[in-house]
Amino acid sequence: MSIADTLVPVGGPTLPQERRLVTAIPGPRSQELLDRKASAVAAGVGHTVPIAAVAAGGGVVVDADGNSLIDLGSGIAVTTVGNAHPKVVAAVQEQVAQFTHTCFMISPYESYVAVAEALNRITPGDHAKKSALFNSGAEAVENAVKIARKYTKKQAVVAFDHGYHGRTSLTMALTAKAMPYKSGFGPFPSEIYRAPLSYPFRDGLSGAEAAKRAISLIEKQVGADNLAAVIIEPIQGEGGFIVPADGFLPALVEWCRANDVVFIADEVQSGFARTGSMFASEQFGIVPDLITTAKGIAGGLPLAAVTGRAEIMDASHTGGLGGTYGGNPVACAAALAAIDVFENDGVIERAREIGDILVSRLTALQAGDPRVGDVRGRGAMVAAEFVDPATGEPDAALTGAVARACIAAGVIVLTCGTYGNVIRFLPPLSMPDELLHEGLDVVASALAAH
Ligand code: PLZ
Repeated sequence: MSIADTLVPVGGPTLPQERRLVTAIPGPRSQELLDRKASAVAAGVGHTVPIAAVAAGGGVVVDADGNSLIDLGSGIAVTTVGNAHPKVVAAVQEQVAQFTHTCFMISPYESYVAVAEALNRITPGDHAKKSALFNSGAEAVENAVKIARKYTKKQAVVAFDHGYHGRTSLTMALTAKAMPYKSGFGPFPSEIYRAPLSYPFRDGLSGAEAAKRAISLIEKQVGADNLAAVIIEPIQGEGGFIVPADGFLPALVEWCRANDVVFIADEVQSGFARTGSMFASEQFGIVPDLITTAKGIAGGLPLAAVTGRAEIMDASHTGGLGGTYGGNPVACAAALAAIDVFENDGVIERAREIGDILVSRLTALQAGDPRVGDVRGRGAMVAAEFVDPATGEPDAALTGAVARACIAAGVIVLTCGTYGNVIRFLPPLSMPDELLHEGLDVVASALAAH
């Protein structure tokens, strides 16, 4: 079965693959839910698209008023195989009727072990690997740091400018951006340091030069003797889909190897076929010591993992890692189905096809509009950075206005970037070509109108 045959959720309503607006966004039913949200849900939990979602599949999200929106965000890079993918739905239905929970730390079950085996097999490198499962990307990152500290018997951790690793206490400290992620939520854990990234559009440095700058700072301000781990997103997500210059990541990995420092690739956003390879690390020819995954892993069910060198993963005493729900059987069943789709249904090739469409359409836009300063990404993880053409300064106001106009016209787009001036494109890979083109037409008209 090809992913193109799986556009419609099994057993669910047939979802026409179309953009359809029958009310303004939000329509009255959506507005009713948003009013209830405002009085019942904590104000800190925001939303980007003002709708009440009732169904999703293929390339669309349908709201309670009957509007059908083109989805260029996949719920932040989660529904890569498509929302409610039939294989995921079937696996979940079967498992949920069998048992919903035993706690893997109490009574182990097969699907958790099978997910670990699959991750050990499909992550980069042919060394002996082990995995541990958790519930969210942030939890995976926290545990990768714990494991690296235990293994190296060192404490410091280096993260990078523009990095995003989560919203829990430790991962907030690793995350770069104060607003909205950190402001007022301190104090933050100690022994976290920040190094400069390679950001070719803004720093003009080669990969080697950017790596030298970062390594020099690490050596002078932290010291390899104190450093347990370097954590980096091979392609940054929330930070702006920043693709480092060639050579930057390999130089960091080499330095880590030479200095007994664990290199952690945070592939929570870039993993699982998104970039046109199973993991973004492969795009740069690097083999991380540890890799954190979540989001796309289970087709929308909450699951996350740390996978890496067996000797590092085994450093913790028994009982040091885990959690009540980590590797929940329903989420594991979903992950096994999603991984089957990633490996056997042409998803990686589809990511490249979608990426080619995204890049050709966005570079055409850039050629006619100097406010599109940069178009970058790999596979179906592509972004456009908007600037003031006179100064090159980030233009967050334009970016926000274009994104809001797209949503009002029935196209879900997400912004990102330290300066809030990047629109990222992360369509589900079950997106039909025509719908992707229509979505990009809407983006182009929104830009032209501002
Ligand atoms: N590491 C690289 O992208 C999650 C969250 C955005 P969780 N990014 C989207 C938001 O506003 O909360 C992410 C990521 C990278 C870690 C995480 C954290 O993953 O599953 O959200 O905990």
